[in-house]
Amino acid sequence: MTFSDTVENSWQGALGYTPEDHDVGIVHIGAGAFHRAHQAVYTDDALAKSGGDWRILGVSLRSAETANALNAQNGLYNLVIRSDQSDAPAFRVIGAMAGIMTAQDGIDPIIAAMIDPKVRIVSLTITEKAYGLDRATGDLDLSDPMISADLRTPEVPRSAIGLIVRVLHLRQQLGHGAFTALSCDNLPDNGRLLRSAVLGYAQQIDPDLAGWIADNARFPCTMVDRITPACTPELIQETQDLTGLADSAPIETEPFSQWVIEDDFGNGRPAWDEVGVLMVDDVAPYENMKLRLLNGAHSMLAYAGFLSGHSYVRDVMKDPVLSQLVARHIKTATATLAPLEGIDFDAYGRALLERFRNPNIAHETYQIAMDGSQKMQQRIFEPATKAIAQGTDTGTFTFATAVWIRYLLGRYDSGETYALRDPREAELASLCISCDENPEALVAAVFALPNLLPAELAENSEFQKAVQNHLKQMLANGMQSAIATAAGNNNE
Ligand code: CS2
Repeated sequence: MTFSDTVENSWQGALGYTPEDHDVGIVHIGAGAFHRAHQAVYTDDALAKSGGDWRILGVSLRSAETANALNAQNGLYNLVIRSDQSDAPAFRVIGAMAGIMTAQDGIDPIIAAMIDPKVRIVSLTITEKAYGLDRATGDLDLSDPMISADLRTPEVPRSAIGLIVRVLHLRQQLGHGAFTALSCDNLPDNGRLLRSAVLGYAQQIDPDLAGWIADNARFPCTMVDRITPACTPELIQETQDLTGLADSAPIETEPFSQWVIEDDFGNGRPAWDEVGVLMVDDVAPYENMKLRLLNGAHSMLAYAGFLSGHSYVRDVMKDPVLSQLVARHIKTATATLAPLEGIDFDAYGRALLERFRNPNIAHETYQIAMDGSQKMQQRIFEPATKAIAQGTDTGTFTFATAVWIRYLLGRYDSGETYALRDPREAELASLCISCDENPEALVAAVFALPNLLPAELAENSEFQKAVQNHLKQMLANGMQSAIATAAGNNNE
């Protein structure tokens, strides 16, 4: 029996609503694991509770793998929730997704679907690098290879930014109105950055179009949170064994989930506020909390853990010295936040440690280590700059910066190598070679790279020196010894 037959025959009731009764109102670009464990679940809840034509049509600009699996199941899939309280996961079928279109089948059908006026929201999880931004200025980087290629053939976009602008251009010409573009990526002020990228790109095509978008489209900021490992063959097998469903696109995640959104939608939205989404006027304080505490600690522990031979976050947390460093990181990063009414940062930090420890979630350190050149700014460099300005401890930030630079060498202490998996990989790797692994030279060269550190941090010689000292230790005595020293050195 196929997955969708089974669901249609006996599981439909478990959904609490009939998916086909609801038309598509959202197109989501980047319909990967995280989207399906987060925004699709809130939308599923909102459809069940309050109805509306808000099903989601996914768009995948890269791989067709999830699309093929999901489309064969009428968009239905299992959400597998793993708590730290029980080894037995909970299963739930999600009906919010109408299917996924892929660029491999041609961009025109995707554009045709997106110009339909019934599409009122275009949401995105495309990862930090796909915004094509110069992070120092927040403006579109016209030299970004994806962006410059799309600007040469704007009718056949390959990037998310190019696609959005192409669709908005056609909607303007057809009188179909604009939509709300909802960034769900881990970037501070993600809505404003998306707006800046879209307007910067549109400006290159037609200044009138840029003006029309600025007047008509909305770009609310969001904070999204749910720890979601990538799908594995083991998960597919386990889902089949425990549910009897041949589901080739299940997704596993933790029980915790949070979504904070600036309530600025031009043409309606699902009743997300009725299913646990926090609608606020200003997302920035929530986003800073999440990026600096959760994601900052994640990056630090991912590099330190990966280089110490730990494959999963839960194993890093079992290492007493590393888990002490994680707790210190969260505490130090908390000191960089302005108070936020209704939020107890200490309780949030304690809950984070529990989430990282969840023994039933196999979240790879290598997955988190990916794309560091796009993540370090908001996770480490920004709170470090803040800590320096207010005169609080920076020890964990210098250590996190050093351990990321250590990771850039592409080899463990043993000499065994790994791929960096970073969009700036070639540039970073050649820097490591030209510095011949000299820690002082390498740190100085990384600090001098464009579009990476904020100028005030790059020019701070004390910060640089501390990073150099950590890296020197790591290279001279190995990771284990450098980690032990860092853990004993709270006020460095
Ligand atoms: C992680 C995030 O991969 C990463 O860089 O830090 O994906 C993290 O798991 C999510 O932001 C949790 O909400």
